[in-house]
Amino acid sequence: MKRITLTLAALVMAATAQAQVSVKDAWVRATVAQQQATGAFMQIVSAKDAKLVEAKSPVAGVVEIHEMAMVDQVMKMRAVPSLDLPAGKAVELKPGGYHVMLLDLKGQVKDGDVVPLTLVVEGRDGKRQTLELKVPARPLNAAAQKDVSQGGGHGHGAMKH
Ligand SMILES: [Cu+2]
Repeated sequence: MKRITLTLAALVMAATAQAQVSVKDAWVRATVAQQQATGAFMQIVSAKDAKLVEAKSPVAGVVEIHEMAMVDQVMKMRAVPSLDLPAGKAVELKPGGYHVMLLDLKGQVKDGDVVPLTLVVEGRDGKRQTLELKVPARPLNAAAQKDVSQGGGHGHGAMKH
């Protein structure tokens, strides 16, 4: 799926000692009032083998790394302890796939808001690198909406934790 990123694209380069990790096209799905949870999506490339081990955001009480999988023909999501970032390979977090799950939202995330998001990436040597992102919020686009509706009972907003 090709996406036009326009000005909403967030390009963040982090180049510290160990793993060199870059994040692009990051966005958070805007929410409606009272919605408890949403997802953050992006493309992550690590120069060296590494894994995403933690995410944090001041807008959410709990942040988890989630994957989506078909279980009995129903798309379900579940928390995973980490997400592998193979060296030089772009790992895409997108609706219907891996995502950073923002739970226990402290307020509505409106279209155009900028959401601070911290990612913690661990290299093979166990050294950790922290990336501080500023991620724009926008509504789910039409193409992604289709992915979610295929999920039947799945919905971020309905998820309890
Ligand atoms: Cu999720």
